[in-house]
Amino acid sequence: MPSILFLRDAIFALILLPLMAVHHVVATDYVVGDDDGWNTGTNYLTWSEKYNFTVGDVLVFRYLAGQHDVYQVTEETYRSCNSSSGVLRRYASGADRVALEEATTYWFICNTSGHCLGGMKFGISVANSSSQGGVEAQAPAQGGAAPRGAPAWLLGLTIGMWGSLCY
Ligand SMILES: *[C@@H]1O[C@H](CO)[C@@H](O)[C@H](O)[C@H]1NC(C)=O
Ligand SMILES: *[C@@H]1O[C@H](CO)[C@@H](O)[C@H](O)[C@H]1NC(C)=O
Ligand SMILES: *[C@@H]1O[C@H](CO)[C@@H](O)[C@H](O)[C@H]1NC(C)=O
Ligand SMILES: *[C@@H]1O[C@H](CO)[C@@H](O)[C@H](O)[C@H]1NC(C)=O
Ligand SMILES: [Cu+2]
Repeated sequence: MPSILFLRDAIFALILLPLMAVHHVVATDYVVGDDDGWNTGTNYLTWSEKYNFTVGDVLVFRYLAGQHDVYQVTEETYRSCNSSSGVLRRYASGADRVALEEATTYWFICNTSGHCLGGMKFGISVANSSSQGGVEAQAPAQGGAAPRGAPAWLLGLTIGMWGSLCY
């Protein structure tokens, strides 16, 4: 029944839009490498291009402590992989949380011998939270799955409300 389907989508949009706007100011944790974590054999350039990072977000590095580490470095050191200078911060716990506090470009390498040259390195630019305010305020795709990052309870709530309105 088209009219009911239309109603569903309209309700979906009405409920979701304000919540998406709220969601956007909430900090997000990003696990570096997603399920692969921080290791050799993952393309971190590809990973770094998957997301838009905003001030307040957190990078989580997961790896076996002792096998890898995390250095936040200057762009020059990122390019040369020579950590004799240009190291800003070091992490080595295996479950490091790096808060992205500034709207700037962050550069990371692994300092285990050979790993940076092998590709355990990436840079991300972090945007001011206000500068992206409008970007996500778009209607969700037709028939859409939950937008990336929308919490599961939100999807549940939305489906629950469709149910009570449509059936
Ligand atoms: C990141 O931002 C760009 C430019 O605003 C946009 O085209 C792209 O879809 C965004 N990517 C994600 C994953 O949100
Ligand atoms: C790294 O840089 C330092 C200081 O510039 C230099 O002495 C050293 O030879 C460099 N190491 C490598 C492996 O290039
Ligand atoms: C981000 O916002 C702060 C404060 O609102 C401002 O001082 C800074 O210049 C902005 N940075 C960028 C890169 O837009
Ligand atoms: C970082 O790596 C370099 C080159 O492998 C090594 O000489 C240096 O000791 C390492 N730094 C630390 C703190 O382990
Ligand atoms: Cu490593």
